[in-house]
Amino acid sequence: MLCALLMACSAPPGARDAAPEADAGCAPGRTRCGSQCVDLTSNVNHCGACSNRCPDGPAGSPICDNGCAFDCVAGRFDCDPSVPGCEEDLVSPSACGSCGHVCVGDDTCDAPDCMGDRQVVANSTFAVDLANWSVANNPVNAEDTVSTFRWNTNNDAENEPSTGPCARVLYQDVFVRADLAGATFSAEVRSNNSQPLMPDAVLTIETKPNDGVSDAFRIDLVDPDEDVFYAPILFPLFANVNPVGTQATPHVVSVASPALLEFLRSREGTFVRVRVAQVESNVPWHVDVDNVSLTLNIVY
Ligand SMILES: [Ca+2]
Ligand SMILES: [Ca+2]
Repeated sequence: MLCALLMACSAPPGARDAAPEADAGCAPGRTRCGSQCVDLTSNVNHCGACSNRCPDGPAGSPICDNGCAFDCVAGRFDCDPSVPGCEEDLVSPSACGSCGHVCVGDDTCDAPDCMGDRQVVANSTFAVDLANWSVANNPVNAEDTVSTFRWNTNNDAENEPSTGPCARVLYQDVFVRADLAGATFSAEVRSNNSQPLMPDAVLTIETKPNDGVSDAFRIDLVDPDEDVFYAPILFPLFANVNPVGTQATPHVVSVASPALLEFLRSREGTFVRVRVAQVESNVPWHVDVDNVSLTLNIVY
């Protein structure tokens, strides 16, 4: 008897979990919009509120899925609700591979990756000065202990005329980022040496390094934490033996080998030093360099 009374007084099973009271005459979860009972979470004509029709847009059909959205045709995607329809194909720089993956600047989309080139050498053309570059003369074994590289009015970097054997460098430290897909080094060189140079005998930048008479012009990648003259050559980029180039027609250096990429990848996240060096030990000769470029192809 008591048990029957309790059952009669208690609420029906599940009543506390039921949806909020539905509109008059509509099933739970439905809302009355005019003469219809609709589900505001899924009805494209009454999405979120009565008579809120989801707008049409290109490349898809409007749907209501807890708010207006689009059922896009194959290959099209609705990345931006403020742009009508399915505006992206995910192979464009504006959305490369996924919504929100935007390629920077002039970078291209090779979905799902953005790709681009970054020239990491600053003031590579020596347009007005040697800004961003450092110059130094190694006095060891040198008779001319002051001559360095300088900017000239041809907008190149050249060796200052020397008064005796000397060793000099022009260098810049560049950061190697961690998303490399390729790398190219290039430069223009003019070297008017009347005698053959001996770059293989000049692995450190001082005059008479082997107690001999060795001249050299060479461009290398070295460790910026090492002494700029004596740093071991980590990656040789250029060294000539015979004269090369003229003012009108410079010798063009271009290095884009897998070995260069492999080397740079071994230095990812650190700096490397681009070092241009001349050892002038005997007969004076002139060398200049222009358009020194290290370009990293990046993928992200
Ligand atoms: Ca859209
Ligand atoms: Ca120049």
